Amino acid sequence: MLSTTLAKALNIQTNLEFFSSNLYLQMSSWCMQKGLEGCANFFRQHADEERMHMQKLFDYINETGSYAVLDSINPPQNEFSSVVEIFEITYAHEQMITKEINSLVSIAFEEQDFSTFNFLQWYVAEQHEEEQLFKAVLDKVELIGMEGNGLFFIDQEVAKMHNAAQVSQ
Ligand code: OFO
Repeated sequence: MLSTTLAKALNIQTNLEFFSSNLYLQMSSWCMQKGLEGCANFFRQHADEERMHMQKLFDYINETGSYAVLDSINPPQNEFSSVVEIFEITYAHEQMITKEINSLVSIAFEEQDFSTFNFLQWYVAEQHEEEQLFKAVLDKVELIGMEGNGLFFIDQEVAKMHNAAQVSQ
């Protein structure tokens, strides 16, 4: 059974994963509106991944005999000035999630709850991958820039990254 502190913290993280999923789904919608199909698919896939992160936490909480409790989810931002801004937001968002995961890990460690500590290692590794991926996309997007056909090439590059991620799954 989880401590009350840890159960509460894991429930908050579950909610945050829901929020991440909705944020990426919203971004996918924005990209679709702008005719950026590659970016739209990329975010759609990430929305699904975040939902899987949420589900994993939800199941873990219940498996320990604690109670997974859903809460209201803040609406995600839905207006963006450009695709560059979108990728800046995603990178900053993932960095914030990493901090939250790290703080969960340190609570589990302090409480000597090594089962939860072990469970959270999956998220630690996942955050490393996600930060790396979003940083790589952001670097590419900034490098290509918005001049001329920039938007077209950005969309193509992101589509390639999306396809590569699909293959490696
Ligand atoms: Fe994008 O990360 Fe979930 O945990």
